[in-house]
Amino acid sequence: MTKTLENAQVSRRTFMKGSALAGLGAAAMGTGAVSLFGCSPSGTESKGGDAAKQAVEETTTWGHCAINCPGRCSLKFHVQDDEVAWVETYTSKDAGFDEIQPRACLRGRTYRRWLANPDRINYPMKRVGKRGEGKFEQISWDEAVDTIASELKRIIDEYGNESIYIPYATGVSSTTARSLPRFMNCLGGYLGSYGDYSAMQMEMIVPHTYGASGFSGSTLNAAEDAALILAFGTSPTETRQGGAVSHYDWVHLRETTKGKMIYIDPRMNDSVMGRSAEWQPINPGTDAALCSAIAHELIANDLVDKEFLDTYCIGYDEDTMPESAKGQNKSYKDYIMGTGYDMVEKTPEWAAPICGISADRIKELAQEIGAAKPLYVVQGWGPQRRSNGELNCWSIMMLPLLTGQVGLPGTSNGCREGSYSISLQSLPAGDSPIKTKIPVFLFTEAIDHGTEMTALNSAITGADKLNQNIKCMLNYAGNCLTNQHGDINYAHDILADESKCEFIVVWETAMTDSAKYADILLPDLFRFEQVSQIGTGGDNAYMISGQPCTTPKFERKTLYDSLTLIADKMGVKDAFTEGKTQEDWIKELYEKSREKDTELPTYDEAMEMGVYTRKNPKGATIAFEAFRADPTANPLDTPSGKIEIYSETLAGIAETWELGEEDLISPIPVYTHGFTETDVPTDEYPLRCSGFHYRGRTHSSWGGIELLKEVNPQEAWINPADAKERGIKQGDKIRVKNAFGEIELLAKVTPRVVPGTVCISQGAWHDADMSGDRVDKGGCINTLTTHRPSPLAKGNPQHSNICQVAKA
Ligand SMILES: Nc1nc2c(c(=O)[nH]1)N[C@H]1C(S)=C(S)[C@@H](COP(=O)(O)OP(=O)(O)OC[C@H]3O[C@@H](n4cnc5c(=O)[nH]c(N)nc54)[C@H](O)[C@@H]3O)O[C@H]1N2
Ligand SMILES: Nc1nc2c(c(=O)[nH]1)N[C@H]1C(S)=C(S)[C@@H](COP(=O)(O)OP(=O)(O)OC[C@H]3O[C@@H](n4cnc5c(=O)[nH]c(N)nc54)[C@H](O)[C@@H]3O)O[C@H]1N2
Ligand SMILES: [Mo]
Repeated sequence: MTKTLENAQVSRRTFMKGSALAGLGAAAMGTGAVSLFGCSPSGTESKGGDAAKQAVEETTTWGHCAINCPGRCSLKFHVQDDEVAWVETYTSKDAGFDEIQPRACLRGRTYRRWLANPDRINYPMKRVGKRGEGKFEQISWDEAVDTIASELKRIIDEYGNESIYIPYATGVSSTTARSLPRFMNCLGGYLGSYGDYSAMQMEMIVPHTYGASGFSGSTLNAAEDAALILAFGTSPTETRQGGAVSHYDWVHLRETTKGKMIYIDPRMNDSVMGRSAEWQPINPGTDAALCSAIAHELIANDLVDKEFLDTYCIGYDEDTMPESAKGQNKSYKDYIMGTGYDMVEKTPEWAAPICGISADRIKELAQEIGAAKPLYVVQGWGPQRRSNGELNCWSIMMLPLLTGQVGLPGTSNGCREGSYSISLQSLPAGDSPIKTKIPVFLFTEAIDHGTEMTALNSAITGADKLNQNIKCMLNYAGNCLTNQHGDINYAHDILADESKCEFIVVWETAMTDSAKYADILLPDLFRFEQVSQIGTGGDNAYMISGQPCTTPKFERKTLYDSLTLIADKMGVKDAFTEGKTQEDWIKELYEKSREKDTELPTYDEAMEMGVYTRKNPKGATIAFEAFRADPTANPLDTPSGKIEIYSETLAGIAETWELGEEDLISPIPVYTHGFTETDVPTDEYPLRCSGFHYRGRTHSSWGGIELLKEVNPQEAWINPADAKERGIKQGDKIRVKNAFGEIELLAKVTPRVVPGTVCISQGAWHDADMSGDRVDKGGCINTLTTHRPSPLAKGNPQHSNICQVAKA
């Protein structure tokens, strides 16, 4: 059912300040000021005993979380005297029990502690210390705008627009979040980027094998019909926490499916719970070895769906190899059976020491997988955020292909679950005359030695090479300059050198590690402090339309308004605004969205409702349903129109690109251990160190909120065997070290992590004396990560690390 205005709740009410109980207490005790149980609500302290009757108006406004967890859930602000008194969310009270409820998680519900944080950025500031030191001085908006306008002009004149870059930043999602590209395009463009830090390796391999539309799998509710659900490196309970995204869908699935669930993860993550959930530990980065050995068993035991492979795929065996590769033992089957590529048979005995799973267990898994119909294979983005990520995630996709479990009810395609979303139009960015783009992870390289970067050595697109190093960065709502980027110590050295990137502007709400590198730091308003809209979804879809919870405080401004001031100074205000306020744009964009999606309520209705929900009319979305039903009528957008298990395009890339040592690009999914320096334990660094996304933060967002830190401490998960060897006990302060740096954090001694691996949540706030020992007391894993990109995607291999651990 669709949520309509009739069942939306009225959003304004008046209540009696103090509770009825407090009033009762005052009457019963015959006194003035009352304090029941020592916890009198503020406002009951009275003069003359009638305070409880004093009427105070409380308004409620809807807003949405804009942080980059796909939840982007509803927030309900209770406001008194233009201040947020408390925050709740859309629940059964608003929706009715059976309806879709985009409830906020605990992080969303703590927003008041961030929005009214004493450390919130309130004024424009200029840097007075060294980059990274965090010393700033308040300035006026006039001075900030003048400085930014004159620096932008100088840099454009001196180095050209190609020297200006907008770093990857995910702190805000809304239909008008991307105002910066539009602003820069009014000034003649900027150096573009492609990809992201989330799933770059998968995004860059999938088009070669499945085509562009293959990135999303079936929705989770499709798995209700599955006999077996295999989940590789995914934890919806942690990474999709909202009330209407995958965590909820996952919980629902656990209750409804008849199938067994097996989670393959180096960590027994928080999603492994409940009926029939089984944890299969695995060494990080070795899924391809496991899947190759399973493939071996499927082939050896005649459990492969050859008809499916012949009809829908190319390159499984010699029968469907493309002309260019025929007769050369280059097929996937040749690789698995030891007659091609490395001439090694991928037996369970071969895989066992690599992935840490016994040969017998691999055989058992293969039997289960071969027999399971339907089979639903899903993976998160953990297996791909690695130095061998492209091949590691691709190999997982082979399991549904080998068994023909694709495009049918109860199946998926081995990628992450898909979602059903409400899609709203975004602020038009305009056109950049500069077509050059860098892979998003390579910005530090492009600052340091951009002019050496080419299409063949760094996957630059739109041009053969960069003409200019990055000289200026405009960073809105991101902590990727350091905290979230690879190798913080390296990033620091590049950013601290003011002769390299000459000018950095940051828009923030908190003094993050990246903000400390700003030359000008601007105070932003949260999206729930302005008009804002977002559409998203999981198994089902929703849209949130929000109004400002209060008037703007201090000297905070919206991004749109601050850019309007700078655009005005630079003579491009009319081009930037087209005479419209941000709200005018939101309204106009929404009307355009409604032209395409006629079921959407009117703008005024949407704003009144706050939360609008919609069930997926199809029930479940099945990946490749149309292709499976009729592959000729509905070809994939791969070169052959089929699923390419052997990709000629990749073979061509492997031949032409300039690759470093161990930069393996392969036309078929094969196992490689990845980079020696990040993936092969040594005597000095004998443990693997694998990252994950933490329930207590989204990346670094909320990482400064003490209340959340208390319940979500920064810990390294370490197996009791590894801890014992090092004399480490639960709760000890430990140091984790490798060639890139050293961090300090607490030990979580637990059998929930495979021996030989420690797991550290990403996103903790970096806290090191950068002119001293650089030991990071905040426990940020990016002090330990590399800035070397993965071979094909040039993506962030931030889960790939080796380390040593010792008691601090
Ligand atoms: N609470 C919370 N939610 C978030 C975020 C957050 O920071 N916090 N971030 C959001 C964003 S932007 C993104 S991109 C997503 C990230 O979502 P994901 O990338 O899916 O999350 P990760 O925690 O990195 O990885 C998922 C699981 O993979 C496991 N894993 C790591 N390496 C391997 C491997 O080689 N093989 C296997 N089989 N498993 C492996 C990890 O232990 C982890 O349990 O989450 C989003 N949601
Ligand atoms: N080692 C390691 N590193 C990783 C990952 C990993 O798995 N391991 N994951 C990577 C992934 S998937 C991603 S997506 C990136 C994410 O990296 P980022 O995009 O940097 O994400 P956050 O750390 O959440 O930073 C968002 C910033 O936005 C700010 N912010 C929040 N709300 C507002 C607002 O309303 N206005 C403004 N101006 N600012 C606001 C927050 O204070 C915060 O500093 O991290 C990547 N880094
Ligand atoms: Mo991400």
